[in-house]
Amino acid sequence: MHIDMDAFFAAVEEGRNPALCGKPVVIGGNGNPSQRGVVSTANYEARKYGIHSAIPMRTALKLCPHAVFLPVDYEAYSAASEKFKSVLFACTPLMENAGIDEAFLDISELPETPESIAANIKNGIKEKTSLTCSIGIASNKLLAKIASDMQKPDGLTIIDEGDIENKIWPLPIRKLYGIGPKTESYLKSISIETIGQLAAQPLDTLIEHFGESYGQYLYEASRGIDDSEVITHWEPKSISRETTFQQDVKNWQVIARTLAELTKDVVADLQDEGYTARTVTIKIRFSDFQTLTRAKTLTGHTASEEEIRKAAFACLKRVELKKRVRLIGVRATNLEKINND
Ligand code: TTP
Ligand code: MG
Repeated sequence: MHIDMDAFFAAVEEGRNPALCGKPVVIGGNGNPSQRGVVSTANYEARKYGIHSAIPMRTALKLCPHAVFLPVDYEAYSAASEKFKSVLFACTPLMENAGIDEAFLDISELPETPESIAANIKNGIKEKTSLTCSIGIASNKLLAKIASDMQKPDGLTIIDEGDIENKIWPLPIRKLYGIGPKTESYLKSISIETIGQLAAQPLDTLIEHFGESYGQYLYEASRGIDDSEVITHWEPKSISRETTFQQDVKNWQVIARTLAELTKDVVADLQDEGYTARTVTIKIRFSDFQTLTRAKTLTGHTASEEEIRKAAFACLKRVELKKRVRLIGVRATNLEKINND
């Protein structure tokens, strides 16, 4: 889940000065639009005049002379940021702080439905800060962040694996995380305007244009593939192994044997580094790059190879192996340091 606050700085200003509501409000620099400085943000009323982040304050003044211009008050925005993040953290500690007004949550193991988690979060934030947010939910961070931006303000957008073609591919390339203005204009110069047009390019072509690593990134990202983890600051550690097969594999025995080997390596690392784990996650990527994960949380912490292997195989059982497998991985998280003294 990705949560992004709506018109954040402007909403905080409106919250403490209700007389601003309904008026166009622009926040930037020292608040004087006839001096140098850029717009930090504008409320939705001001955006109707074409005002947005990063344009000069003077331009904003020309676009909407009757707007209310205010200076940036980081202290107030940081205080509001802490408040809304405490609502998220109470929902799950698996939270990644992604900026002053946004965060990712790993909700994959919570018992409630995504819709009810989202509703609780929206209510909680409303209660604590009187502010609204937009929420995106998907199988990974890349798609969740795109989703949270799709129905602003006060939106909730859920992207399923089957939605990539109809909801993601029509979007302009700029919406893809990792594509900045330079890549955007280069892609446009070779007639690639949408994420779908990018996804239609063969891997070799993208590597030719952008090099091995960025080319591979664009190839996967345009297909909605993203394996990046939610990085929490209180539990930085996970131990994992994965392998890409030389040739895509259909044979269950080969897949199972590889999973057992990877698990053995993960357990060896756990034991070497003095950790026990409680959650085991496996990752499977099929030949068409569809990627899925399955996780199992045990009743207690363990570094036993047998218990961790059993958990990994319980996860494997929950995967329908109809297609050839390209990659398999296993990860131990929810780690605890063994106290040796
Ligand atoms: P955003 O989430 O990008 O924008 P927003 O919250 O104002 O509006 P939206 O409803 O579209 O999410 O950024 C969060 C805050 O970060 C924003 O309120 C002000 C600040 N900011 C800047 O100071 N400069 C910038 O260029 C941007 C993009 C944001
Ligand atoms: Mg925002």
